[in-house]
Amino acid sequence: MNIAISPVEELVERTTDLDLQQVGKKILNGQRISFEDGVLLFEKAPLSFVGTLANFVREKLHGNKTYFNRNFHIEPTNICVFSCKFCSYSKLYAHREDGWELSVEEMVNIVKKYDGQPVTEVHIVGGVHPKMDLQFFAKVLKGIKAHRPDLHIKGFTPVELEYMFRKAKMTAEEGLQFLKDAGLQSLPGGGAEIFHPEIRKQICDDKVDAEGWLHIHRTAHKLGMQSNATLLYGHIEEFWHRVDHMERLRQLQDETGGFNTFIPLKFRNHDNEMSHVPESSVVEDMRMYAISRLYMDNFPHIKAYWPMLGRQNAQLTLSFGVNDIDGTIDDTTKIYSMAGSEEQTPVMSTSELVALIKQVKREPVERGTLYNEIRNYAVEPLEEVDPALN
Ligand code: V47
Ligand code: SF4
Repeated sequence: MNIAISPVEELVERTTDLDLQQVGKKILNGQRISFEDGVLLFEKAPLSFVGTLANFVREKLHGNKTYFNRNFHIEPTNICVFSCKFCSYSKLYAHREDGWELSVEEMVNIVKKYDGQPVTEVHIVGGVHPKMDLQFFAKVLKGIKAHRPDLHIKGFTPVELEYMFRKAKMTAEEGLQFLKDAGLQSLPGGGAEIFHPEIRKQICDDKVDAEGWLHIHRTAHKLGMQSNATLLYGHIEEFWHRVDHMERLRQLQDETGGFNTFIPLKFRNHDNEMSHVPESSVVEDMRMYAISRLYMDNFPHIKAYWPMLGRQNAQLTLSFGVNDIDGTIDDTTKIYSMAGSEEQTPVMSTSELVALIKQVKREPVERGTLYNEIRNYAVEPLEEVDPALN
């Protein structure tokens, strides 16, 4: 008698490379894959192999649910004391005339523009301006909370935080507690780039190192604030540097459980000091997302950030392990348009996001920042929703 096996089991059984087959079996059995397994997948696995397995894991964890939120960004400044080679955004020395610096009032006014609109999150991130210190940002946070207490404030990378805390002569714990008391609720995943010093030295030598980045997230988790993590891929790193980066994050997650989402960020090469480095192919992008899903077994969510990938490629990632597609954004970020993304004015209405997800037969679910479900659009379709919310 034939015992039916699923297509994913069949794929693993039929794989002629026995090393890959072993890794595939671990994943099917819910076992953790090792550092060496991760490198092997990057070096040898075709997209069909990692993609099918990543989709299997994604569906086991989330079924067809695909999360998004309604958010906007505030970028306080693009003036930055650091000089990351991949950055198309910072304008401290060259083109200072293109620089901006917002006042507390201007930032609160951005929030006021959303009065009456059902946005749930503001994401604050920018350059590191020597005059914008801890006290300044505490005023921003308090001003936002005074105007709109229910808006979740996700803000600041360890790059910005380490600089603010150093200048204020505070430890990470003191500084984070101070900002938390002023209204900060969670941390975004930026500033991680590639942790390994061999690469970090070449692309962003002067900003916070891996230990500093991890220390700030560990401390935030200890204080009850959740966070995300990113990895900047597809430039001068080798595959094992990506796995080393993911391994450090996986270990911290084992320790604290405070991470929500892992976000691989595709390097874009427009108008920066690494413009000679070619960008990764779409196939390599999908392999990156799929292997992230397989390696980051203790991260609940894998996110594709559509303003950077482009909406069609972001849609494609939903078949390769991704279960979150970020938010409506509302054209409030300049980081990726300046780095050459095809999304020059990143804005998607809720109905566009829902349609994008439905088109690939997934279930659109609007979430809050911490993944509380706000509305499942498969259960409550758009037509029945108040048109003002679309
Ligand atoms: O840390 C800068 C990256 C990050 C380029 O946590 C570039 O929900 C590609 O982290 N090519 C900031 N990437 C953005 C970020 C983020 C975005 C969306 C959601 C969340 C979240 C976090 O942007 C930086 C850096 O890694 N970046 N320049 C570039 N040329
Ligand atoms: Fe500054 Fe961030 Fe650009 Fe680096 S990536 S130069 S820290 S704005």
